[in-house]
Amino acid sequence: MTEKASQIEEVDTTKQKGDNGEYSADSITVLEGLEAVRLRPAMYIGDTGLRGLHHLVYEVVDNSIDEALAGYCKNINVFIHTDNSITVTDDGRGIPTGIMKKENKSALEIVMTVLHAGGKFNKDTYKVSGGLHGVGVSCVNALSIHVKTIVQREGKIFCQEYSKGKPLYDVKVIGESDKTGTSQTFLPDNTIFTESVYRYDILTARLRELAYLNKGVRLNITDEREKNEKEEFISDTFYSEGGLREFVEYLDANRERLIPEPIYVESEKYGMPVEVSMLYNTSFNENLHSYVNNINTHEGGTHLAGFRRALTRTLKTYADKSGMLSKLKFEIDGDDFREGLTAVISVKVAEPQFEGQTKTKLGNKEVIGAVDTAVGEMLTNYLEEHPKEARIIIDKVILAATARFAARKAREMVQRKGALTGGGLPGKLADCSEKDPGACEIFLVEGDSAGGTAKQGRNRAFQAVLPLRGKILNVEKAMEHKIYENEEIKNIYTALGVFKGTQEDQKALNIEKLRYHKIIIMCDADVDGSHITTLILTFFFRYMKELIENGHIYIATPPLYLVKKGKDQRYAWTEEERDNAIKEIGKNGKDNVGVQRYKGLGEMNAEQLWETTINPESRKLRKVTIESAAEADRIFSMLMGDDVLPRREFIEKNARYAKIDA
Ligand code: 0RA
Repeated sequence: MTEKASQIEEVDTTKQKGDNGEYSADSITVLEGLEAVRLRPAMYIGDTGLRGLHHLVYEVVDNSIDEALAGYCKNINVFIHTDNSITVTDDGRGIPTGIMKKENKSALEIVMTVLHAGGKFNKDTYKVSGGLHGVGVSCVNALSIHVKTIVQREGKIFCQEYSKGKPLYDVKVIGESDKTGTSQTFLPDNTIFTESVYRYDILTARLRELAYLNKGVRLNITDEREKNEKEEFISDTFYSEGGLREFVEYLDANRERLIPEPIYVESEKYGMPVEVSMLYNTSFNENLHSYVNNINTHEGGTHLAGFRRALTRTLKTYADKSGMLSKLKFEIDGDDFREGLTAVISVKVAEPQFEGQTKTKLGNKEVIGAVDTAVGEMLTNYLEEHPKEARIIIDKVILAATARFAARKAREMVQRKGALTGGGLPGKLADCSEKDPGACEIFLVEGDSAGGTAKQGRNRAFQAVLPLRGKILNVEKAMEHKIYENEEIKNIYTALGVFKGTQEDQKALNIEKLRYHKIIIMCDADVDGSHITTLILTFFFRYMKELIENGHIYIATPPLYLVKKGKDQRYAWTEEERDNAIKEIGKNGKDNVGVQRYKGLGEMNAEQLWETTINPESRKLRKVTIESAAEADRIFSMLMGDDVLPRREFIEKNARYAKIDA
């Protein structure tokens, strides 16, 4: 999920190439000051929360990636220091340090202190930093309390430090070196950011993605805040020789493949690099991820349109010729070619135009043809050369078409039933009296008994309760029509008031009809409860992703302990809180301090449930967001798949990130 990003006004930059074709200090032109960045940080980096904090790292790493794309850098290292400052080093040519005539300042100082200065002067290599936020390292500098830049080039080591974007001294030489490269260390300004602690898992996911998108570049990350059993800092290295070929294999690691190897193309059409890789699996999900200049284009755009067009046309032509469709009683739809398809499309565009609500939709029309041609040619050859795989793919398409036909009928049934019973809210729903969806909440509660308690404990003015019986269907493994036959799922759809396929666009959700803007999943705080939460989340992720993307989905967190002595009682959500409560309550002597471990919601009475889990004043909710769609998809397929080992490993590794937001 991406928050609204403001496009930065383009300012004309003057480019000058030196005689040897390389850019020199003179080619960078001064543009504007950094005060604006500190005044309106969100305009430049999207937000000042967790995402913005991590965005600073991406911004700095992107500069090193640009240097790698230009062919000069092989290794990038990221360090998280104990004070949550970050160092990014690379072995590129080093930021130029010569004095620029016009400004009479070092190019390094200009790059670090002037907005856009580092940006556009290397167009030949498709500046990544011209992308979504693409504001350059000077923004990071403006938003940091302290930055230290070290450049090795021309036999010397140069250094400059800054505070809130202002240099503390002129660029100085601090030593000699026969190496080249750039090192940036920054400490984000905690008067600007609401979060200050870096998350290893978030940074790691982005570096992994970058390694697949830029094959041959080695990305290391070291977390100096934590050590493993061998007393070494936690660290990971990401490196991909095969690029997107390996990316789709990674994404589909937990799914059953239909074809043995990814179908892959890397080519350049009309001067535009296009890389596409695809795999078919036995699942029913379409799983497309697209990138422009290493930026994930969540909303798709012209590159995706080109891919879809080529896929549909090429497969349809082949299937028609093969005669396999002759017995089919209904038309094949574009969607049918993409069921069970995992694909990554990556293009590099010199001057990308980003559109859409979150500015993550590529608008450049010329890209449609480039991707269409590249994919069309490659896929035609593949099908000719792999008749066995071609048959398997067409069989899957026919299966998808048949299932779609069944699903449409099942969907229509649900809709018709809803209409017949006059709006037809589920019998189990205890609705609220308020009618403004913006003020309404619904609790999806595990089990009828906890549901009953929640109904008593809630504020019926604005809080609705829908009890769900036991484990809901695992949608990861079920065909679509089965989903609309499932009682619990039908109840969720009708209670929420939204449905798929009622719009002209059969895939879109009529989100404007949503009856509650906060949907809160409330399950027991045990293994079964977590499993049910995951099942419900999987359903939302696969069938109502818009609800997550628009920030409507939350998870309730009931307390784990009640600590009490006489009338004095405290709830605790962690062991630390529990121990503190015991200490506090037990100040006159620890005897008679009782500790109750809550395993289920059912162990609380209505009043306790209200106080700890339902009351907006005192509860702790976790908001569900999607950081990286590709990674989210992989994790859901893994959590809901058949392999136990990767699931256990994931849970053990990530339990500590389960964080409470509000
Ligand atoms: C402009 C020109 C040159 C290198 C770079 C920028 C550069 C920037 C960054 C930022 C992080 N790492 C970087 N590495 C290189 C090339 C100048 C030349 O011709 O040597």
